[in-house]
Amino acid sequence: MVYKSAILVAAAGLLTVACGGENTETPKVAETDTACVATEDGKISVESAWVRAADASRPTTAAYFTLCNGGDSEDALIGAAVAGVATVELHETIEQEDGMAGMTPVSAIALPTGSPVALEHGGTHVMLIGLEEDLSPGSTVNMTLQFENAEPLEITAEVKDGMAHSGH
Ligand SMILES: [Cu+2]
Repeated sequence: MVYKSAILVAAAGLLTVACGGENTETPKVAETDTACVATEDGKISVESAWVRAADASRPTTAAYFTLCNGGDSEDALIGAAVAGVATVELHETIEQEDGMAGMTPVSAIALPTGSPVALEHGGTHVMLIGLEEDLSPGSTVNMTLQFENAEPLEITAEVKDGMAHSGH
Protein backbone atom coordinates (compact mmCIF):
# COMPACT_ATOMS: atom_id res chain seq x y z
CA MET A 1 0.00 0.00 0.00
CA VAL A 2 2.92 2.31 0.55
CA TYR A 3 3.92 1.84 -3.04
CA LYS A 4 0.40 2.53 -4.30
CA SER A 5 0.07 5.65 -2.20
CA ALA A 6 3.27 7.02 -3.63
CA ILE A 7 1.92 6.52 -7.13
CA LEU A 8 -1.32 8.30 -6.27
CA VAL A 9 0.51 11.24 -4.81
CA ALA A 10 2.67 11.49 -7.90
CA ALA A 11 -0.39 11.28 -10.13
CA ALA A 12 -2.18 13.98 -8.18
CA GLY A 13 0.79 16.25 -8.64
CA LEU A 14 0.78 15.77 -12.38
CA LEU A 15 -2.92 15.86 -12.97
CA THR A 16 -4.19 18.98 -11.35
CA VAL A 17 -6.86 19.64 -13.96
CA ALA A 18 -10.04 17.63 -13.55
CA CYS A 19 -11.77 16.27 -16.60
CA GLY A 20 -9.23 17.91 -18.82
CA GLY A 21 -8.04 15.24 -21.12
CA GLU A 22 -4.92 16.76 -22.64
CA ASN A 23 -2.90 14.59 -20.37
CA THR A 24 -1.37 11.45 -21.78
CA GLU A 25 0.88 10.75 -18.80
CA THR A 26 -1.51 8.19 -17.34
CA PRO A 27 -2.19 5.15 -19.52
CA LYS A 28 -5.58 4.69 -17.90
CA VAL A 29 -6.95 7.90 -19.41
CA ALA A 30 -4.95 8.04 -22.62
CA GLU A 31 -7.51 6.34 -24.80
CA THR A 32 -10.07 9.11 -24.86
CA ASP A 33 -9.76 12.83 -24.59
CA THR A 34 -12.87 13.03 -22.46
CA ALA A 35 -11.76 10.69 -19.70
CA CYS A 36 -11.70 11.84 -16.10
CA VAL A 37 -8.35 12.27 -14.50
CA ALA A 38 -7.67 12.22 -10.80
CA THR A 39 -8.35 15.39 -8.90
CA GLU A 40 -5.97 16.46 -6.19
CA ASP A 41 -7.88 14.61 -3.56
CA GLY A 42 -8.56 11.70 -5.89
CA LYS A 43 -12.29 12.15 -5.55
CA ILE A 44 -15.24 13.39 -7.52
CA SER A 45 -15.29 16.58 -9.51
CA VAL A 46 -18.04 18.45 -11.33
CA GLU A 47 -17.94 20.39 -14.56
CA SER A 48 -20.40 22.48 -16.53
CA ALA A 49 -23.05 22.68 -13.86
CA TRP A 50 -26.13 24.61 -14.88
CA VAL A 51 -29.79 24.93 -13.98
CA ARG A 52 -32.52 25.78 -16.44
CA ALA A 53 -34.00 29.17 -15.66
CA ALA A 54 -37.54 29.11 -14.30
CA ASP A 55 -39.81 31.42 -12.41
CA ALA A 56 -41.38 30.34 -9.19
CA SER A 57 -44.82 30.14 -10.80
CA ARG A 58 -43.49 27.26 -12.84
CA PRO A 59 -42.55 25.01 -10.01
CA THR A 60 -40.07 22.63 -11.52
CA THR A 61 -36.80 22.82 -13.34
CA ALA A 62 -33.72 20.69 -13.75
CA ALA A 63 -30.01 20.81 -13.12
CA TYR A 64 -27.36 19.29 -15.37
CA PHE A 65 -23.64 18.70 -14.94
CA THR A 66 -20.86 16.28 -15.70
CA LEU A 67 -19.40 14.22 -12.89
CA CYS A 68 -15.93 12.74 -12.92
CA ASN A 69 -15.05 10.04 -10.48
CA GLY A 70 -11.31 10.51 -10.18
CA GLY A 71 -11.04 8.13 -7.26
CA ASP A 72 -9.96 4.52 -7.42
CA SER A 73 -13.29 2.91 -6.55
CA GLU A 74 -16.78 3.11 -7.95
CA ASP A 75 -19.25 5.49 -6.42
CA ALA A 76 -22.74 6.79 -7.10
CA LEU A 77 -24.63 10.03 -6.93
CA ILE A 78 -27.46 9.31 -4.51
CA GLY A 79 -29.05 12.68 -3.94
CA ALA A 80 -28.78 16.44 -3.99
CA ALA A 81 -29.96 19.37 -1.94
CA VAL A 82 -30.54 22.87 -3.28
CA ALA A 83 -31.13 25.99 -1.23
CA GLY A 84 -34.60 27.38 -1.87
CA VAL A 85 -35.93 24.21 -3.42
CA ALA A 86 -38.36 22.05 -1.49
CA THR A 87 -37.75 18.71 -3.17
CA VAL A 88 -34.79 17.51 -5.18
CA GLU A 89 -34.86 14.18 -6.99
CA LEU A 90 -32.63 12.27 -9.34
CA HIS A 91 -34.50 11.50 -12.54
CA GLU A 92 -33.90 9.66 -15.72
CA THR A 93 -35.71 10.22 -18.98
CA ILE A 94 -37.55 7.18 -20.28
CA GLU A 95 -39.62 6.37 -23.30
CA GLN A 96 -43.19 5.71 -22.29
CA GLU A 97 -45.55 3.20 -23.83
CA ASP A 98 -47.04 5.90 -26.04
CA GLY A 99 -43.59 6.75 -27.36
CA MET A 100 -43.46 10.08 -25.56
CA ALA A 101 -40.59 10.97 -23.29
CA GLY A 102 -41.34 10.75 -19.62
CA MET A 103 -39.20 10.61 -16.57
CA THR A 104 -38.92 8.56 -13.47
CA PRO A 105 -37.05 8.98 -10.19
CA VAL A 106 -33.94 6.89 -9.69
CA SER A 107 -32.25 6.18 -6.38
CA ALA A 108 -28.70 6.43 -7.68
CA ILE A 109 -26.64 7.33 -10.72
CA ALA A 110 -23.57 5.12 -11.03
CA LEU A 111 -20.16 6.75 -11.24
CA PRO A 112 -17.56 4.36 -12.59
CA THR A 113 -13.97 5.42 -12.14
CA GLY A 114 -12.24 7.30 -14.89
CA SER A 115 -15.23 8.00 -17.14
CA PRO A 116 -17.24 11.19 -17.18
CA VAL A 117 -20.94 10.82 -16.46
CA ALA A 118 -23.03 13.55 -18.03
CA LEU A 119 -26.39 14.54 -16.67
CA GLU A 120 -27.99 16.23 -19.62
CA HIS A 121 -31.16 17.16 -21.37
CA GLY A 122 -32.97 14.03 -22.43
CA GLY A 123 -31.05 11.83 -20.02
CA THR A 124 -30.47 11.76 -16.32
CA HIS A 125 -30.91 15.02 -14.46
CA VAL A 126 -31.46 16.51 -11.05
CA MET A 127 -35.08 17.60 -10.74
CA LEU A 128 -35.83 20.68 -8.68
CA ILE A 129 -39.41 20.67 -7.48
CA GLY A 130 -40.95 23.59 -5.65
CA LEU A 131 -38.99 26.78 -6.21
CA GLU A 132 -39.18 29.44 -3.53
CA GLU A 133 -37.78 32.10 -5.82
CA ASP A 134 -37.34 32.75 -9.51
CA LEU A 135 -34.19 31.34 -11.01
CA SER A 136 -33.11 34.02 -13.44
CA PRO A 137 -30.49 33.59 -16.15
CA GLY A 138 -27.11 34.82 -14.96
CA SER A 139 -27.72 34.01 -11.32
CA THR A 140 -26.26 31.02 -9.56
CA VAL A 141 -27.60 28.18 -7.47
CA ASN A 142 -25.71 26.41 -4.71
CA MET A 143 -26.17 22.68 -4.62
CA THR A 144 -24.87 19.93 -2.38
CA LEU A 145 -24.33 16.60 -4.07
CA GLN A 146 -24.48 13.44 -2.01
CA PHE A 147 -22.59 10.29 -2.87
CA GLU A 148 -22.65 6.72 -1.75
CA ASN A 149 -19.03 6.83 -0.63
CA ALA A 150 -17.44 10.21 -1.21
CA GLU A 151 -18.01 13.19 1.04
CA PRO A 152 -20.80 15.59 0.03
CA LEU A 153 -19.70 18.10 -2.58
CA GLU A 154 -20.78 21.75 -2.68
CA ILE A 155 -21.10 23.10 -6.19
CA THR A 156 -22.31 26.27 -7.82
CA ALA A 157 -24.50 25.98 -10.90
CA GLU A 158 -25.09 28.77 -13.35
CA VAL A 159 -28.69 29.56 -14.24
CA LYS A 160 -29.20 29.61 -18.01
CA ASP A 161 -32.05 29.69 -20.45
CA GLY A 162 -32.69 26.18 -21.59
CA MET A 163 -34.79 24.65 -24.27
CA ALA A 164 -38.47 25.34 -23.75
CA HIS A 165 -39.27 21.70 -23.90
CA SER A 166 -41.22 19.52 -21.54
CA GLY A 167 -39.25 16.36 -22.01
CA HIS A 168 -36.16 17.24 -20.11
CU1 LIG B 1 -37.26 15.21 -14.16
